[in-house]
Amino acid sequence: MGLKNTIFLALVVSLITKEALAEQHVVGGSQGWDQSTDFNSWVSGKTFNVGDQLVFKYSSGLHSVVELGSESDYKNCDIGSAVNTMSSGNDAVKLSKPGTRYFACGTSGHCSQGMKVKITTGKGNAPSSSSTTTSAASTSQGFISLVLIATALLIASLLPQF
Ligand SMILES: [Cu+2]
Repeated sequence: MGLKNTIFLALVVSLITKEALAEQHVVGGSQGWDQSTDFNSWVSGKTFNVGDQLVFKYSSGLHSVVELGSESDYKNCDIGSAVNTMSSGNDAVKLSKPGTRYFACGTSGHCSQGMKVKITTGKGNAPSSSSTTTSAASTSQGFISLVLIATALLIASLLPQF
């Protein structure tokens, strides 16, 4: 009973912690999704992990968000070959797997003026590489120890059955 409770608690804590580590990135920061924003400097120094979310904030009607399928479409601002188009003005995109994704504005001329951004998502479970605060880092360390303890307890409880 005590063992089961411990494992259950550890699992719950690990789920909560994993959720807390997922970040929401407002694209372009306080300037948002706009022609005047320097997206290259916004992206540099940022870490995107699996589970994180991008949020594009802009005036609906002025801009839109077009996801492009390839590096060459991105370079050439080939909006016509869009994979996905959003235009609500508050569009969320979940980074569900590692890899590079390309976004541009669908308004004529905006992409070539630099209104585009390339997001490279890394593996989610690497807290040391994310730009979290010190308190978050120590939480992650506690989280890792809990997972190790839970795993050890789980293995110990399963062994007699084999
Ligand atoms: Cu635009």
